Amino acid sequence: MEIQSSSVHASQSSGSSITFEKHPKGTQARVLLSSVFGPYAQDDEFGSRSINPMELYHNQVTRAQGSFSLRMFHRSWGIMMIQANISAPCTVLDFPTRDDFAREITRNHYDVIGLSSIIVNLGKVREMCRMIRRLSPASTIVIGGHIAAIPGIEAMIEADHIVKGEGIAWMRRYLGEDEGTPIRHPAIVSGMRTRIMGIRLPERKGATAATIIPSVGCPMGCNFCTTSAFFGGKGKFVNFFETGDELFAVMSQMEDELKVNSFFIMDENFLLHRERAMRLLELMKQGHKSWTMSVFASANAIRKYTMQELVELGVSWLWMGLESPRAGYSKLQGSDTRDLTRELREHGIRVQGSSIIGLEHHTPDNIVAEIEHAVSHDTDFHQFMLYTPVPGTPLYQQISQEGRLLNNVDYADVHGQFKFNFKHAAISRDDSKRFLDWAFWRDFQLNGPSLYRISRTLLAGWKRYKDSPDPRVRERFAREMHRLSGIYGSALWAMERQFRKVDLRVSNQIRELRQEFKQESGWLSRWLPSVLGPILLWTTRREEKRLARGKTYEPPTILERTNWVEA
Ligand code: B12
Ligand code: SF4
Repeated sequence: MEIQSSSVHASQSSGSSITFEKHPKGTQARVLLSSVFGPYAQDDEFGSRSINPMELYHNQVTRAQGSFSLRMFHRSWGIMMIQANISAPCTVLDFPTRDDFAREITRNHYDVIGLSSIIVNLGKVREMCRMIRRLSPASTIVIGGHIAAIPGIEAMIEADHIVKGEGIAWMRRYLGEDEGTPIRHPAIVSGMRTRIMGIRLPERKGATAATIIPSVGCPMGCNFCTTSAFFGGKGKFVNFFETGDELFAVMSQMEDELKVNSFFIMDENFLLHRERAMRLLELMKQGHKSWTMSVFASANAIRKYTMQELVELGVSWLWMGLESPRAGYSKLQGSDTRDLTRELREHGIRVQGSSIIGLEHHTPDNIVAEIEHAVSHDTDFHQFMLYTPVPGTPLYQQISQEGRLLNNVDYADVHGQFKFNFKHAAISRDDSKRFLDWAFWRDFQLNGPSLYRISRTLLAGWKRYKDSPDPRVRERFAREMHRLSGIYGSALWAMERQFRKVDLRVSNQIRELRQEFKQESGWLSRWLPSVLGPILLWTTRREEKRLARGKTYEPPTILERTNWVEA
């Protein structure tokens, strides 16, 4: 391996022909890995945007649902994965404020400071590099994550290494470790500080799913897809756990460590790898594992399984792209997605649909019908995103070559929840936002709060499988029903009343479901809504007032050290 001077150079995560600088201290180097600083849900000079909070649901899924919006935070899993797979003394600093970050790099000496960022947070990375050069000038700055795909990034920030693609192998190589060592999966609790209807849910050990990351990238290579492009594009992806056996071992370990039986599988197209999934199912059956799984999958991948297989695998939440039937994406081929989503829900599988607003064929005349089509799927959750050429993707290259990119758009605004960053053939920039906002509103108006929809899907699954001959399946639905029926019943009680003035039709639907829940629940869960329901109604109304006053939520700052020795 050739040692290079300290000039900035983009590094690929694979390929031995590339010249590569190794850190002189090797595994003795002290490493800090940090996410970008907050607060996030506000407009500021560094690129925070109130419309772009550090929340999954409230950012891009339930943002129009007011106090019924699901609020929660997710850790920065990329840097957690890197930390778990290096033997150097390492600190992960997640969601720091600027002051936290300054304090950490001043109080401790770090040989290497790695910053993880996506494209929208370029302004923050620029500022953090500036802070490092001033407060810790001897540190080597390494930048990783999707930000590395910005063309000309080397000249925009002051960093020593910019890492494109997979970072564990890169960091291991940089520290002189064996990059072929099997991946160690850190124990990750999938979400934190969950909040809905104005209350924060208690965080009991084992109550929140564990995140499992089997791979990064997706071989389908849809032209707009940044995760696929970043890890190699069409036909490529990076597997951390190749086989069902490896995956089973990791999940069993997390089951022990975190006391969980539910898993959030962070793999862009988990079901595409059928052999791995079916082997996992075989092992789950052998080990009598009644696990619950939340997965991402494309429609054509889902179609490779029978409903029975999905239910036996424990799939209880499925995120799928619906796009438009006229867009011609191969992942949808041969699928009537409306039938598919209905069938999934009838089997107790919560569906999160994802639709793109502003595809090339959209016009002001047809887009309303396309949104109505998307909303008619009546999925439990629905994500809407603007069609967005993001640096690094084939779409970006194409739109750029066609001279249609808008040059004056700040990267902080290129996140798909604001306005187009390119010239669309038929829809103006301002209208792109109007249509996007309308899609969220229409989904909420027609289908009601997602909390109502997920309770409906759970009940459908329970009714269908409460007497299933497979004890693992029976146990899974019984567990969820036992844990949630009283809570859902209470939430439905409050929702029904809250919607009476807003939309009587939705309120009546909620009442019907509440009554069905009552019939299926034990005495405690039947009784709970009369006590908890009024409390939830009160907290919901209080939350509505808070939100109207501009209340926002921020993730907590978290600091974790491994292999640590004080300097
Ligand atoms: C969890 C997640 C979030 C969490 C954020 C968690 C956090 N702490 O940052 C939430 C839900 C809040 C979120 C929000 C947003 N997200 Co997001 N998110 C994801 C998601 C689903 C998983 C990320 C993940 O952990 N992947 C698994 C890990 C292992 O992969 P990784 O992070 O890429 O890390 C690897 C490499 O990138 C690299 N690496 C990463 N960091 C570093 C650091 C160093 C030093 C090195 C060397 C290497 C390195 O090594 C890692 C291991 O291989 C991805 C999709 C995906 N499948 O990745 C989208 C994704 C990252 N998000 C994206 C977007 C657009 C957003 C939003 C703008 C959403 C929006 N408006 O719709 C907001 C931005 C919020 C904000 N203010 O910053 C895009 C990024 C696009 C881009 N090109 O920049 C992605 C790729 C989704 C997509 N396909 O569009 N997101
Ligand atoms: S199927 Fe989904 S994850 Fe895969 S490339 Fe297409 S959009 Fe990306």
